Amino acid sequence: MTESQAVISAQPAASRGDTPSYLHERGPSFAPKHPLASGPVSTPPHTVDGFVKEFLRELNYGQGVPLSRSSLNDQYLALARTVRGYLTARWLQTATRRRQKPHKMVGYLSAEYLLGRQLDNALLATDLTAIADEALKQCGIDLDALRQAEIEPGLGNGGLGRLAACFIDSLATMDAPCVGYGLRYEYGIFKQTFVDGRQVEVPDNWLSMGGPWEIPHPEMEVPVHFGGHTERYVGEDGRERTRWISGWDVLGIRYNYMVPGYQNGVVNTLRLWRARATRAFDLHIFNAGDYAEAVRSQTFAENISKVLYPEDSTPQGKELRLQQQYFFVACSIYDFLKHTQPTDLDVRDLPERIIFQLNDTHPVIGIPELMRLLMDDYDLPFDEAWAITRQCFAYTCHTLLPEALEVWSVSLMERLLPRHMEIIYMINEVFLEEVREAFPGDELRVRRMSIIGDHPERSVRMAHLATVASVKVNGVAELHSQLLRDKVLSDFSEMWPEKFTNVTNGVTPRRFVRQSNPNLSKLITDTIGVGWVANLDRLRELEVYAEDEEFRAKFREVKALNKERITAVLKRRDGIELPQGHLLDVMVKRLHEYKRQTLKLLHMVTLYEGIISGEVDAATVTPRTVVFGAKAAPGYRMAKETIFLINSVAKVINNDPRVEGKLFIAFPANYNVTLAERLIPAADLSEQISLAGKEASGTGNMKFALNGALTIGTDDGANVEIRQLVGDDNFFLFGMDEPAVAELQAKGYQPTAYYESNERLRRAINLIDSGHFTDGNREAVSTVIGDLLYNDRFLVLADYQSYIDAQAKVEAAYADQEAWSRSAILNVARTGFFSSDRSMRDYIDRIWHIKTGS
Ligand code: 26W
Repeated sequence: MTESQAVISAQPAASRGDTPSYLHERGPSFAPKHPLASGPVSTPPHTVDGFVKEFLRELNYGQGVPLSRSSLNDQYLALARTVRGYLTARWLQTATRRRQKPHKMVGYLSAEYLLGRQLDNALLATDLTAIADEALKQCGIDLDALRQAEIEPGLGNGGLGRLAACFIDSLATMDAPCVGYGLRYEYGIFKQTFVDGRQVEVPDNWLSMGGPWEIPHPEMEVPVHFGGHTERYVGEDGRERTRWISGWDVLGIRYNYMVPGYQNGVVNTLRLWRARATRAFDLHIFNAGDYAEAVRSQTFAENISKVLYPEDSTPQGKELRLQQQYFFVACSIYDFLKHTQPTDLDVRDLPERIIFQLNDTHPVIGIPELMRLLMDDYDLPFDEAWAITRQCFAYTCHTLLPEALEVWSVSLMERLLPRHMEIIYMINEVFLEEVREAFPGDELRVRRMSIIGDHPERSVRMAHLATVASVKVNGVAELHSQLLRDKVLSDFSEMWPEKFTNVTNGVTPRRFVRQSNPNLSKLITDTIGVGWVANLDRLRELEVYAEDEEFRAKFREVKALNKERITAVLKRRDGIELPQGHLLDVMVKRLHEYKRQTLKLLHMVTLYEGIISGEVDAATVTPRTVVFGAKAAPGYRMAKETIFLINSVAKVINNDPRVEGKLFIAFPANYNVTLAERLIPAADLSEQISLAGKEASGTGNMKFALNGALTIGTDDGANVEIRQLVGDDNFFLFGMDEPAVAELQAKGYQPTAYYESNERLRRAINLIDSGHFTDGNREAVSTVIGDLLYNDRFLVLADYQSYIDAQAKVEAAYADQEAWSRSAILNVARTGFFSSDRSMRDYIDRIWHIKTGS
């Protein structure tokens, strides 16, 4: 080995001010004297008595209270810590085993993890539910009450964040070496409240009652640099090098969370970073005598991990957001290189050690960051660093909306991350040379593909950077991946066809069936055994029972019980009185125009208008309750107006005696993972009605099907695959497909034409427009109505009639309960494919090439 090769310098670079204190941790491992002191402690006994002891110990010594004087929160924290204790030994064992035989691992880089409540999941993973229940009973405590005391960590916006949580669950269950890296936001996704029907956001202070699931390591600080400038200098070997003199620094503090596999003794790690001010920084100002300024600068640094951006799909080029992205990725790569790897690591072997999976473009700044470390800290020349880097990343795209593709202005990049900007230019230069070689004379193509765009301002196209640097690029459902190849990234797929692949999303059956639907789980287990929880393909064995009358009756009983459960939840949580015996029709997802909540609303208004106008005999209408759940991004005007409209329509319909017992709309505020877990198992009908070609995949659609709801949906995202699997007879398809949409848009779409030619549609819109639902105030609905009639970007009016017809088919089908149950059972039996275990298997086989269970 030559000197310039791959040896971590003790003092990595001239650019670094402070030596990370945790480097000492890797010094000679010490030889403990006590026999118990070596190796992980053993798991506490899996008995009721053992559990009681551990629980009381946590309560007394951890919380410092006797049982008799403990609060609900004391009890919850003690229980959480007790269960965490059962996970810890397994966690240490997993880590030790992996250290002894190091293999290539996955670094899953995601700005969001929408975890949901932890307690039940941990109890299930350790098979402690029954023991904990009994142990708490003996202490006079109700486990269910403690479950409800947990505030869910909402560190994500929606689909993308929840997917990351499902994936790390599956990887632990498959014993795959993976660390999830992300941000420990102090405030997660806002809490939604309604004031006079309008959304009002309340901060989500999820840690206010304590964070029993996290293990902070304040001593392990990772330095992260921002701003400043770069300089050239000549190294001892005579080669020119670059150093980055940063303008300001922050420290990354590590918070570990355990990710338990399902009853397999494996516990993986989720590592989230919190920002803290450097001591040097505030000491300097402090000594200068300005105490207030010192504290302010501290706040400035700590702002980085303060709050999750609540925008889902419309990025605003906010500086703090770029700071967040760079912060967590820099911490994660540094942590991987300098903490999980041996000190004598040869960085040329990196591709055999790690694959960083980029969860959308949010962590893409990690690409120039790895380049920077390899070039400036490890002294590799550009070509060598680039060859290594290009093998260490893979990119998942989660969208098709052009406005959701992130770009960062060059001027912001130059100011915040000057060295990275230089490296991006270098990457772009060699990349565009490759393009010119592959397509000589095609300068238009070169411009289209460039990582740097010129309009409306010079900016870095993060999706291009990700695609260029990644081993593989994948979409999240068949249709989505095809559209990525053919439209969004077509130039790239022409150049590198083998780079593009699909991995259809999945959901964890542990949380979204076993935990959330205990009634169905019991029926399944009684029928085909327990194996399905970790092998969801086995649900196929239920198919024959669709023909079994007794089974169908039991299946309906399960649905009825789940409806009772959600009725109780909505009453307690929201004061909503759900009518009984209705078809339960559910649309839950972020509020976005492309998802078309307005279409669902137009359907309800149509049903209502039909009855009150006397056109339709109320006696012939299937009693139906629609449940909406949706948060709007705080700055998304149309989405917020739509929320107001839904609430307005709900208020009038729910109080109109003419439709009593027939139509009802429930819109519980603050839809989140916890509510999803209660709501989805109770649903009869799943609404997946996005405009074809817009929803990348959807994952809610999978959860509903697996819990025995039938889908009414467009040919979009994973709906396509759901329909293929369950069969046309067990799916209500409607609307234009993607080519039809493209054609209509090319032709020039005129929403008013549909309004004028369709009487029911016109009457529904007119009723809203008349102010009927807003106390005569027409102004209050004008934004939504005006948009529908004169803009309608997502072709709501064009798909209206097809949707109404499909809903009529739903009513007819629901009238035959035996046939409906048969279809619902087939939905459960045929959608095992949508387990996130299968998604992970696909990533492992097609992209990561890592070993499991070693
Ligand atoms: C503010 C910037 C921004 C841009 C895009 C924030 C978040 C995004 C995400 C890509 C949006 C998102 O969550 N996409 C969803 O990802 C799910 C998991 O793959 C898919 O199932 C959904 O269809 C897709 O909308």
